[in-house]
Amino acid sequence: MLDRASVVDEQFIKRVKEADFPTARTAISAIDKKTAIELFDSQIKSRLLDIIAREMKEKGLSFYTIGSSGHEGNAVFGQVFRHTDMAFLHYRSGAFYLQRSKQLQGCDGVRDIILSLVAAADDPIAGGRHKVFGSVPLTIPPQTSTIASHLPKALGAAVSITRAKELAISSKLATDSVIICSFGDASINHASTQTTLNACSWLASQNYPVPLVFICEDNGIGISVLTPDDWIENSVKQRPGIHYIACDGLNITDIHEKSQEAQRIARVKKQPVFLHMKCVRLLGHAGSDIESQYRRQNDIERIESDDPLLHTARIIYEAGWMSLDAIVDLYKDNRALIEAKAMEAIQLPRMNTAAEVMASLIPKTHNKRVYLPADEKRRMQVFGTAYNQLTMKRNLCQQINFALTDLMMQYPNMLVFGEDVAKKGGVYRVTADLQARFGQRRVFDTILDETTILGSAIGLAHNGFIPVPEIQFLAYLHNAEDQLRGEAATLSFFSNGQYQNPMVIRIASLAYQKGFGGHFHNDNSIAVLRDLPGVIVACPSNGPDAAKMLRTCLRLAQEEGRVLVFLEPIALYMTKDLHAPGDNGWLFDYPSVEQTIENGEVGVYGEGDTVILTYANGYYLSRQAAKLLEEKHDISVKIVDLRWLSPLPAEAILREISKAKRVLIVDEGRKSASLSEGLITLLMEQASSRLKIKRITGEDCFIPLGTAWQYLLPSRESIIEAVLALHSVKREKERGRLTVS
Ligand SMILES: Cc1ncc(C[n+]2csc(CCOP(=O)(O)OP(=O)(O)O)c2C)c(N)n1
Ligand SMILES: [Mg+2]
Repeated sequence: MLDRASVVDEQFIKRVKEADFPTARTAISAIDKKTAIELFDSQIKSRLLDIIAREMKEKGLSFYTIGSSGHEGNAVFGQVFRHTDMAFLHYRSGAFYLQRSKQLQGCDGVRDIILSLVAAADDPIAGGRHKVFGSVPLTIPPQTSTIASHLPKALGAAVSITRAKELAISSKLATDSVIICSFGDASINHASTQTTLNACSWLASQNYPVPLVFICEDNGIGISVLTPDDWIENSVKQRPGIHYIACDGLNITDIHEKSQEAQRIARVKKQPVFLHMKCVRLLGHAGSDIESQYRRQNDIERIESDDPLLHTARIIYEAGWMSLDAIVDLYKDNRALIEAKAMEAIQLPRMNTAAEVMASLIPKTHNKRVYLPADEKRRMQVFGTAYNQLTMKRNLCQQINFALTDLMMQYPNMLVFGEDVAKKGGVYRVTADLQARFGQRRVFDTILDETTILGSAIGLAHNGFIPVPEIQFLAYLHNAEDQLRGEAATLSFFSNGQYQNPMVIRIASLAYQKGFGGHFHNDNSIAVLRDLPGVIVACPSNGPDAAKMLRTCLRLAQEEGRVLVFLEPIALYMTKDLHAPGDNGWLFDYPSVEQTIENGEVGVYGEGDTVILTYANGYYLSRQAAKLLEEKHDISVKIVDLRWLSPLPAEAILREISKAKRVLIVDEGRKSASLSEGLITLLMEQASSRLKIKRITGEDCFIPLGTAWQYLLPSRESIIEAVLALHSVKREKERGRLTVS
């Protein structure tokens, strides 16, 4: 079995020499000589990079072999679209990248790609962290290899262009920019593609400007699974509001004509286009893929004979622009050039410490633009009739509403959106009146799709906005987890800290809602948020903390480009009382606008050598328990409200327990994979070994409907019991007394 890369490589030279070209599938359109040769050069370079990548991999000198062979027609998009048109690219976009790099003096596309292939620390986009197509000067944010996950972001970026203009926000993209996203044919079946096409269609059919070009590079197969011939066209063509244009990926003149048409529609009319480029896949899916396991040899050879490079060679030769020898020379000269650059690249250092690798988890570039809180006159105007309430004691829900209002005044680039957040003001009215205060361009309802919500947030953030999307209930975050976990959280890492997608995701969270909802409205697991490197998770237990923490979140997003998750404990939204009905113990003054709680700063209540580490509802219940422990058992406890759940505020925790004899962890999450596991680990590793430690958590169960949830979660009583146990008070004796309270 011959190595297909060598076959394709040798076939090109041999067939060109013999003028043995494949027959054209489509008619030749007008193209000028210079453009055609320039495109051909990019196509050749892309092909040779694929071949040399495999040669290097075989020698253990590089790490990646998924190539662009067969897709080289995409060089045309690199020429037709401006280098400032943000591009979210398919992993077979080598020729696009090379051609676009020619638009900008000083860019060396070949070098960029080789450095990425060998994971050199100097790789200009990922610093050796991944083989990606990405570049800051070329406006190409790097993409992960998760199929189709870049499409929702592209839609967000497209929407951001007009939105920035409407709001006069100083955006990064010019108002006549177009957004491009490319992907494969099998990727069309992915939920992320389908939801983006749907959302795009939904917006476009209401005439909202969406200057977005979807480029489907259809090679007829996804790894080993064939895509039926008409599938792409049939499944896309009927979508309202999206133009469908097909082009022949083996004919650069046809791609040129069709992509100019696509560009015109997107740039001038600001309407979305689906550009369907039919091409072939050469050299299998990746170097490790043995195509003969699932494809007949005849078919492999037939496809290879339709090499797009041979098609371009034919076009150029027949136009009389280059002789056969000149074409062969161009190919050979490029090979020598790329080999020389590869030789240089393999000498370059790679990252060699954990610190170096991790340095890019957080964006490097900080935004110098500092926004200040609004003055009293403006606040009075914007709050309107609610202004008087600012000096009254208010619950958590109202204080988040006030804080969002103040922050929207402070940050003109802040947007609030999600399901039912606008007219209705949110299921719990947290966002009530925001739309009336700031208009429908800054506070808006989205379609019912969390992937679109979080994906658009990323795209908006790429263009200078600070999105504050809402996820209606924590359980629904999981529908869109990939946009947070796979995309937003990794952008800084894979771009060596150069790209950032700041955002504050608000999520109505956790359990304890009395008589409402069951599991889906009372999800008490935050495990999925705790292992996201670089992402900050905040969770306030009361109104003033929420306001002060939200201010810090917005500042970290704006100034440091951070991704933050703000968990709002639903059950405490409306809570008024603490110890007894009517005591109004959980209503507080709204803190003045300059007050903040910084990341890592914990809340401390009371004193004692028994410390309770807790958060949210656990903190509220611990406060109740503390009073009874004091009154009935003469035990005083110190309660630490963790506030910041990830990364754990380790320093503050260790400081607060430094004099403790006993620590009780009260975690309303489940026993397994909950915060308490992290806390116990921290204490075992870093606290005094004499410390007595205990935890109470939720059960490893989902929250049921009705009232039975109370048997699963920590309660005031179980906290008291646990503290008594830590004090070695006989439980049997105490039990009777406890229930009396
Ligand atoms: C979400 C996700 N699932 C599975 C994969 C593994 N995978 C990588 S490429 C690929 C096939 C993609 O086919 P297609 O979209 O046609 O692109 P092509 O490689 O043919 O250009 C699959 C299944 C992935 N990267 N992401
Ligand atoms: Mg494919």
